[in-house]
Amino acid sequence: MRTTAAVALEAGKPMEIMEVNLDGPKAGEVLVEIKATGLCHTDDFTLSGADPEGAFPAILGHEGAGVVVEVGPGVTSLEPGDHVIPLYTPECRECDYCLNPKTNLCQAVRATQGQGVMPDGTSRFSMLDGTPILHYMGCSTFSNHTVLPEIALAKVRKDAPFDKICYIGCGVTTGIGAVINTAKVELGSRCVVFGLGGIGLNVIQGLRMAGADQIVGVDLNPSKVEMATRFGMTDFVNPNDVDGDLVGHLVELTGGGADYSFDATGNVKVMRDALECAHKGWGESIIIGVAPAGAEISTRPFQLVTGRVWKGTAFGGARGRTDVPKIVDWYMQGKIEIDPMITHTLKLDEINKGFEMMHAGESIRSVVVY
Ligand code: NAD
Ligand code: AHE
Ligand code: ZN
Repeated sequence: MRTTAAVALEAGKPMEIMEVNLDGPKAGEVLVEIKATGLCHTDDFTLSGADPEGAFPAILGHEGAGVVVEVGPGVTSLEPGDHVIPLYTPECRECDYCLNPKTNLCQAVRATQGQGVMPDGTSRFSMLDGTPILHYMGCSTFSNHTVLPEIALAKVRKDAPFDKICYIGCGVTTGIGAVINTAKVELGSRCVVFGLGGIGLNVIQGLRMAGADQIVGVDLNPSKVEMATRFGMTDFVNPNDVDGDLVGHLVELTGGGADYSFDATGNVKVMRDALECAHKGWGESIIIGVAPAGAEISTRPFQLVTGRVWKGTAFGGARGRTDVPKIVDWYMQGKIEIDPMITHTLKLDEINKGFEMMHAGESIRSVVVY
């Protein structure tokens, strides 16, 4: 079939909207009509050329929701008409990783996914002249139709709005999951969140759900304060307004250091501050942000010797086929909020404008509706 997609032809250039060829689903695969997709900072990171796995031409996008159109041979858990959320972290329920309760990082298709191809080593997308186009994070939600492995689709209830629940495909689950699954934040905790964007706000929302007493938000952009406060931030710190040492300021503000801190910026200097503002003896710092190729984190080992813990989280530690339908239920039951964070709704041909607004700090989440 033919479908319309925003194609990233090369790093650092705006995407181009074009008709592309899409081959049908092979064994174990599913054809999905994407109804809506969020724009995550990680898409921008890959488009910029900073992603060591970034390869072009590719169809980016990994925060979508849609409807099953056709299933390939052997697919048993989905049928046409099912509503689904694509999973860049799939859940095969069979690999060593899925069978280990300590991780959500299913490895069943990770190698081919990182190369931008389906598990059989080929792409389903191509230009009209036949040139192959790569998949991205196994999802490629910047295409109106896409093909995914069955294990990379969470089946969700049919009454949930696509233009909101697409955000559960990355940002919502990552932020809330970092609190609940990775940090396992306890009632009464004092916490610091660096970066009040599409991920950091969901960390804040997760901290409020977990019953944190203090939620300090740190961002260079003061326009984020209103939204962060609405979601539960109790204190705001703009590093530009701090005289002297930011870490010392945060340690004092939290009465000795954070029980839990979170980096949602992707900046390795911020990651160091996040670790070092954690409480001596027990503070844990969770890295969520994705740093550019070649970037490295550093701190004095003494910071760890004296009891601080550095952790990371991908997709908030969530097992997608199991957890994502539950998070959609939370949204529908009003346990979590999504709508205010979706500040802009765009058409596909406005997608580059969406990334410009992200760069300018004008949006929280932009969502493209097909
Ligand atoms: P975003 O652009 O919406 O938000 C980033 C925020 O960080 C902005 O508010 C910005 O003002 C702030 N910021 C930037 N530099 C800062 C600094 N030095 N100090 C304080 N604040 C600063 O991005 P997002 O969509 O929220 O994504 C955040 C990060 O999380 C990105 O690196 C993204 O790639 C990553 N991410 C990781 C996962 C995962 O599974 N680990 C999932 C999604 C996104
Ligand atoms: N490809 C990059 C790393 C990108 C990365 O860390 N991706 C996160 C999800 S970000 C979603 O917005 C992730 O889940 N990583 C785990 C994985 O297996 O990809 C690089 O540095 O090579
Ligand atoms: Zn993302």
